[in-house]
Amino acid sequence: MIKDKILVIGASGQIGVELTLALRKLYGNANVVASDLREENDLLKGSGPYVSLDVMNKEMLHVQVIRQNFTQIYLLAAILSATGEKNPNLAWSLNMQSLLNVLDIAREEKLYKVYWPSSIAVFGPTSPKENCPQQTIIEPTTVYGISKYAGEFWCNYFHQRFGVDVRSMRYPGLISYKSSPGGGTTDYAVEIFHEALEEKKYTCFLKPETYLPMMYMPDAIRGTIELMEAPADKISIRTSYNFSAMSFSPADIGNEIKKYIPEFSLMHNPDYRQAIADSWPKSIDDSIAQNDWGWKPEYDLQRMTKDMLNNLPAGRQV
Ligand code: NAD
Ligand code: AKB
Repeated sequence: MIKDKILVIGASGQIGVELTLALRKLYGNANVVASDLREENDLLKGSGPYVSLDVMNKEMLHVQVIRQNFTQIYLLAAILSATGEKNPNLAWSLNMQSLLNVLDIAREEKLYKVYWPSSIAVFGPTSPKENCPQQTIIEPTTVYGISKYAGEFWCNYFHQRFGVDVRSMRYPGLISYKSSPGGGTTDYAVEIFHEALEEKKYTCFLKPETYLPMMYMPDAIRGTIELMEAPADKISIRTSYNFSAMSFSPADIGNEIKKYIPEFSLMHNPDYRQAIADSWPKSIDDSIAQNDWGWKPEYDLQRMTKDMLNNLPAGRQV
C-alpha cells in the first residue's frame, strides 16, 4: 500500500485552507504539508507542517518533492478572473508555469496523483448559457479562462503521453465563511454575507439578474476529495470535469438574506466584472461527474445561506 505524503501549493488561499484541513483529517496532520508564497493562514497554524514556497521556482519545488517524498500535489496557486484582467501577463505566466512545473516534476518523480482545478471561466460568450455541457463551443474571453482552458489540455497531454494521474474539475464560484476569496468575479457572493451582518447593506458590482454557477465550500471540498479518491478507471475526463451545485443571482441571494436580516438593503454598481460574468454560463451540466464518480451536491441557496449566517464571526443563529 502507498503511504501518501501530500503537498498543497497555495494553501493559504480560499480553497487551500479548507482543503488542507480536510486532507489532514483524512491522511494525518504530519502527512499533509501546506505551502504558499504568503504567510501561513491563521486557521492552519498548529494543525500541521508549513513551508514557504514559490511554485514558479521549479528547482526549489523539485528539491522539496524529493526531500519530503511527496506522493501527491494539490496545486491551488493561481491568479483569478478579476485580478487577471488587471495584469494579464502575470496571470498567464503564473497560471501556466505553475502547472507545467508541477506536471514535469510529477512525471520525473512518478508522483501517485496530482490535483489542479480549472473553472467555469473556460466557457465564453459563445458557449450555451443554460446547463452548459462538458463538451461544447469553448471560446473564453478572459486571460484567466484562456489559461484554464490551456491548462486542461496540458493535464490531458501529461496523462495521455506520460501516464501522470492528474485530475481536475471546473469549479463554479465558491462560497465559504472560513477564508476570504482572492480576486474573482464571484467574490460578491461571499462579501454580501459579511456586509449584511456588519453593515446591513451591500453594493454589488454585478447587476441584480446576473445568474452564475455557484457552490458552497463544504460541497467543493468533499467533491474534490471524492474525485481524487475515485478509482482511476472511473475517470473518463482527463481535461477537467464540469462540476455544479446551484445557480443564483445577486437579487436571489439578497432576498434569501433578507429572510433573516429584514433591514438588509442591496444596491448595485456594476463595474468591469459585469462583462466577465456576462461571458460565463448561468448554469452547468455536470452529469458526467455524477455518472463517473457519483457526484451529488448537498447545499442549495437556502441551506448555504443559513449555514453562512450561523457561522460567520458576526453571525446570528438563524
Ligand atoms: P486564492 O487566490 O484564494 O489562493 C491562491 C493562493 O495561491 C494564495 O494564497 C496565493 O498566495 C498563492 N500563490 C500565488 N502565487 C503563488 C506562488 N508563486 N507560489 C505559491 N503560492 C502562490 O485562490 P482560490 O480561490 O483558493 O483558488 C484556488 C484554485 O481554484 C485556483 O486555481 C483557482 O483558479 C481555482 N478556482 C477557484 C474558484 C473560487 O471560486 N475560489 C473557482 C474556480 C476555480
Ligand atoms: C472567479 O470568479 O474568478 C472564480 C472562478 C469562477 O473561477 N471564482
